[in-house]
Amino acid sequence: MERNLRHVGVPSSEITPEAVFLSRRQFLKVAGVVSATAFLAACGVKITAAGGPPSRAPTTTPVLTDELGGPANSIDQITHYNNYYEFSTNKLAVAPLSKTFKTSPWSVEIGGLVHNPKAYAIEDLLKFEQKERIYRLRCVEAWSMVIPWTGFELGELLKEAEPMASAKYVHFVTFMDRKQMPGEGDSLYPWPYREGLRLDEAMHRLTILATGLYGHALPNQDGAPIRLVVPWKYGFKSIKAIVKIELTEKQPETFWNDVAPREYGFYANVNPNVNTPHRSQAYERRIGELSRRPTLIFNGYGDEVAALYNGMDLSGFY
Ligand SMILES: Nc1nc2c(c(=O)[nH]1)N[C@H]1C(S)=C(S)[C@@H](COP(=O)(O)O)O[C@H]1N2
Ligand SMILES: [Mo]
Repeated sequence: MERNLRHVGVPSSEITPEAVFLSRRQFLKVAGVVSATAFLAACGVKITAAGGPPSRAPTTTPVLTDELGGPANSIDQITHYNNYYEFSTNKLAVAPLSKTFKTSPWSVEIGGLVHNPKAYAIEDLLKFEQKERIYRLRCVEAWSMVIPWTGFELGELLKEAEPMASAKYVHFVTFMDRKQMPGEGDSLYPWPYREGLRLDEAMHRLTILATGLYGHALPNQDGAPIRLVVPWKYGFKSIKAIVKIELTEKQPETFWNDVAPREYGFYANVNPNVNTPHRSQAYERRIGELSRRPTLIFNGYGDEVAALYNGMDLSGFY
């Protein structure tokens, strides 16, 4: 059991002795001050991206890694290389453009085929048990990061909403405000950003709604105040700044599938054996590393999620 938990990247709080976890919390605090890049460098982790010089931080604290041993990306990397078309198609411009985005007050409406529809204030969503999950994020553009999220299992929220027997899918919608999100004025795209999961995928324990990273509240550029994270699927499924969650009977339309259906399938499970029309998906570049690494089927989470797709032909879609 223990081994399984470790394998799926379950929060460090569940697999490390309290004392070590407390020192990790300490690390998170320190990291927030000296920047995680500097801290990881001080811990002997080689970081090739720009970052401050190694600091005088203590070297005894454990380095955050995913369950495969990959070190977490620095907070600088995670917050300055972002896909968020509502702000910009330029990954480097998202951080400055999203700086003043207003995330309070915020509420998320849950409706559709549920017995308990409800509008949740973000404060109420933060009352669900918040856990740490260190997950790989693999973008369909063939780059990846390791991100230490905090968040809660989407399944917990769905259980409270009580899906009706007819509910088969979950549809997610991003906030819409052209004044704050200049990209939403670009008529090339079918705003608002929408995504979807099959209900069993949404109920899977690896699927979380993230509310923070590196122990901080979620930065605006990463989808504040609340975004989806589905670690075995390409990054575009992990929709940011969610305002609406709707249970449906039919497979919902999604933003990228709408833009280019041949390129972005609904399932979008990470699969090194199925290339997208314009790109091989066999390898990826971890941000901060120079050489490419092989991409893993289901992004390395196959033991946990492959059973969701029993009987489905995984060669035709990705
Ligand atoms: N609303 C919204 N959600 C989004 C996107 C977006 O443009 N708008 N981009 C997606 C893509 S393509 C990726 S790879 C991830 C990137 O998350 P990150 O910037 O936090 O690393 O967010 C996803 N969620
Ligand atoms: Mo992406």
